Amino acid sequence: MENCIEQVNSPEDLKKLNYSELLEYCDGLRAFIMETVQHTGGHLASSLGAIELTVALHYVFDCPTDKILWDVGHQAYAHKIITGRADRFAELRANGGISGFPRLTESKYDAFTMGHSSTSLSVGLGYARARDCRNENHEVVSVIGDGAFSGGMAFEALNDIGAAQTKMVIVLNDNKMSISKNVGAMSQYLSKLRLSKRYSHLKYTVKKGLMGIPLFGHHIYKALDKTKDGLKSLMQNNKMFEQMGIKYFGPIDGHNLANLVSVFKHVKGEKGPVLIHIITEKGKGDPVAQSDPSKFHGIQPLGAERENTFSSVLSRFLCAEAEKDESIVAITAAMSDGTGLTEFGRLFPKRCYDVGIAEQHAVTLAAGLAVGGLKPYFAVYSTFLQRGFDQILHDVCLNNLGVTFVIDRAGAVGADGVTHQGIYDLSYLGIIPNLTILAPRNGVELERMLRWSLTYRYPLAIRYPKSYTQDGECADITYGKWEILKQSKSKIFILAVGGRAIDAAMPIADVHLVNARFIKPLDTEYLDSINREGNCILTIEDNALAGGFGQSVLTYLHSKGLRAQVQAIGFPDVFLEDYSIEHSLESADISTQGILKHLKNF
Ligand SMILES: Cc1ncc(C[n+]2csc(CCOP(=O)(O)OP(=O)(O)O)c2C)c(N)n1
Repeated sequence: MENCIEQVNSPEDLKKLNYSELLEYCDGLRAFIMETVQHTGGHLASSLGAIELTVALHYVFDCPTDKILWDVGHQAYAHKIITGRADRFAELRANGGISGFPRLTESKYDAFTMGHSSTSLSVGLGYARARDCRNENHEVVSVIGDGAFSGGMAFEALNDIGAAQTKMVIVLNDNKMSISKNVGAMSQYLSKLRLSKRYSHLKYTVKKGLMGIPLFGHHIYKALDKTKDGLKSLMQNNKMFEQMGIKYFGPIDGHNLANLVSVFKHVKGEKGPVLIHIITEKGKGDPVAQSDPSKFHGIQPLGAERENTFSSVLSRFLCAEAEKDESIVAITAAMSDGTGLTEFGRLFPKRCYDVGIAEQHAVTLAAGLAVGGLKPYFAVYSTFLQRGFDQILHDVCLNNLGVTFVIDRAGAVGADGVTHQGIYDLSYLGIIPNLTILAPRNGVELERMLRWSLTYRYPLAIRYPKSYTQDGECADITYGKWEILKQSKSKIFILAVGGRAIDAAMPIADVHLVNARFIKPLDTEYLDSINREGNCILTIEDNALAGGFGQSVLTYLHSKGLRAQVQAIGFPDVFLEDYSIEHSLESADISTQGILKHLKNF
């Protein structure tokens, strides 16, 4: 198996394999990915489901001249291995290693940097239009999952693609799953297509095309002709896509290499946009992952420690309170497991809305629910809420509505890397009027904040990382007031946001340590009291310095006439290319050593 992985270091190597060697190679890829990912952690189930698809694409298309765009990019492990990164695969998602997603800067075969969902069709159309303008002739293939297909950007791009009528291939990889079971009317429509088997006059064209594929043609023809559905099932006139001007092929067994190669070969001759609907199984080849694909969507490395997660606090709180208060409703954008809404959804299915990968819609839906008299909680990862900025500003905050954003995975996120860092929320939320922003330091404090949110009727954001170290007592929440954790006779005041900053500052003796739990509004009374000659103020946050907490403290103090000395610790103005939370925090001086270093500068 190792040998067969070593044999292929580029798509050219792959093209030299015959049919049975390719099948063997698919098995080898599967075993190699399973073996490696249990040590590195990563997106196992999605990548296992896309093995034949990836092999067929690289067999038929000519990368890097042809462009393959992997939506989200979490399914692209086989692509990485085929395109010369097998020897670095053990360093997946590790510093000095390779990214878990395609990166423009990592390989000439990665046609775009991916990570956030539903971008592949827009980028693909961009590539296609650029090709046309430059009189070039390469192919563009966008591979998108049925989950990512639920995202608004995908719909917007389809609208444009249908009108543009330029040549591009969309492969819709339908496994009925997003991270959890896929939702929505489009997903239901795809299910109907899966069941329908209509015949198309295109049969003959394909059949003829197949026989011309070297090393392969005979097998494909046999494979297709053997089954009753055979070629007939490969294509049909599909109303919705066809009427949008996009030729539809499918549904096709996405684990049947012969079928895939034949259809990809065929569509290379098409002049306009085509959509190939393939059916795959998430986790294919690993019985454990196959039986619970949600759990194996993304896995931790073997031996990873169990953590105290904020999401479990949210889950317990919402489930208990919703029992008493019927106005409480919750929203997730396809992330119910990660954000802690699964149990709530099970107990209150009519009050839990999984909207698909549609953060923008989720925010404005929350606005509608609030104006309609309910109390919505939108649980979302910091990085994905970036999608909903305008909706937060224009729909929730301008109308001053009682929506609570519970923002998970804030701060440095580690292994998912640069595309998923949650270090911008304090900056992009901090500029929005009417929005109150809180950060808890542990589970007890999150529970207090959530309890407080029940009485608060205006826009509210509570941001936290995945986990916290330990619980302890905390003071009650009073609007706009910070919590004093340590007092001393010294003139040093450390204002720390969230558990990570507080944990780093806690061991430092002889300082004032403040839990700056309200990031917006600031505790201006406290700031006024410490803004004196000779005092030194150090702010710490696991957020970008630009537009963050430290900057708003400084802006406030300047407006009052700055007398104290101020320094700020946070992430500098560069993208955070780091796969370890600990290392990210250390490199930004969000550590005891880092704080001591800054204190020496006063
Ligand atoms: C904007 C955005 N929201 C949420 C996510 C988290 N996410 C990553 S993969 C995924 C599900 C994708 O499902 P699908 O496209 O069907 O691919 P599959 O894993 O099933 O192959 C989600 C919700 C994301 N990457 N981007």
